[in-house]
Amino acid sequence: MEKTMKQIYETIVQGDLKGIEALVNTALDAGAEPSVLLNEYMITAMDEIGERFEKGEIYVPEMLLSAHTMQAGLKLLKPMLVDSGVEPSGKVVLATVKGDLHDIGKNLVGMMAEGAGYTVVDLGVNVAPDAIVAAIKEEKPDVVGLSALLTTTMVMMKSIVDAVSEAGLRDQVKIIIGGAPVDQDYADEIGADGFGRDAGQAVQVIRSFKA
Ligand code: B1M
Repeated sequence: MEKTMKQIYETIVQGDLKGIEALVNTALDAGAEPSVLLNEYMITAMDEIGERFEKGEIYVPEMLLSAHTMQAGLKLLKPMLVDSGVEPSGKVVLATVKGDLHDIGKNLVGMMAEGAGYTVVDLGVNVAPDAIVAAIKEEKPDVVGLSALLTTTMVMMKSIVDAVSEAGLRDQVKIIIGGAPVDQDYADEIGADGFGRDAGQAVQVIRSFKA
């Protein structure tokens, strides 16, 4: 099974979309723990891709192929990450902020939140502050979750928090942020209610809002 999981890592790094499904199914059939496969092999493969990109060894098209391969693998893991059988415990609106197209981390947060019994409304990527405000009015969520992967787009999180305040809605929702360039200090600085280092922690923080 270790061999198959290493092959999954390599398949994502190589962006071999055709190969991923059979390998993930083989690993799951052999009893692989979905969270181990996800955290120790699939996400680390994306980190490797990021490092290669940074060194100039690969370019955006390769990065995109790896992302598609990762997403195809995640689709197969989703039922296992989501199937908790718990009753709906609240509503979460999720978005990747304006200017940013990275959505794999956000999608994971969505899957984990669904698994914890939340109804998830995913607004997608490149979402502007006024669209978040409109979604709060329409969906009346308990929590808004924002994701950003770029140092150039993390500032959009502050614009969103400010827009929600200006719309007079700030006391109606909790706002959690996440993504590689942000941390708890940044959440405090922009007036967000919480920060999640990874999808699992994000759900713990979302749960803690109720307490
Ligand atoms: Co981009 N990219 N990318 N990219 N990309 C990064 C982020 C980068 C770090 C790569 C690098 O240089 N090492 C770098 C950012 C540098 C910086 O700003 N500091 C970068 C760059 C520069 C760019 C472009 C500018 C490249 C260019 O065009 N020259 C461009 C920007 C496009 C745009 O957004 N406007 C770009 C484009 C792309 C692709 C489209 C090709 C593709 C994304 C496809 C997609 O998402 N559908 C892509 C990819 C794949 C990456 C890397 C390789 C992988 C990202 C990923 O999916 N990781 C990335 C390098 C890296 O991250 N190591 C990189 C796996 C995922 C599970 O992790 O999203 O971090 P992550 O989510 C984590 C946590 O952050 C957290 O939970 C998840 C784990 O459980 N989390 C949350 C995320 N959101 C959360 C929300 C929460 C809580 C936790 O609460 C709501």
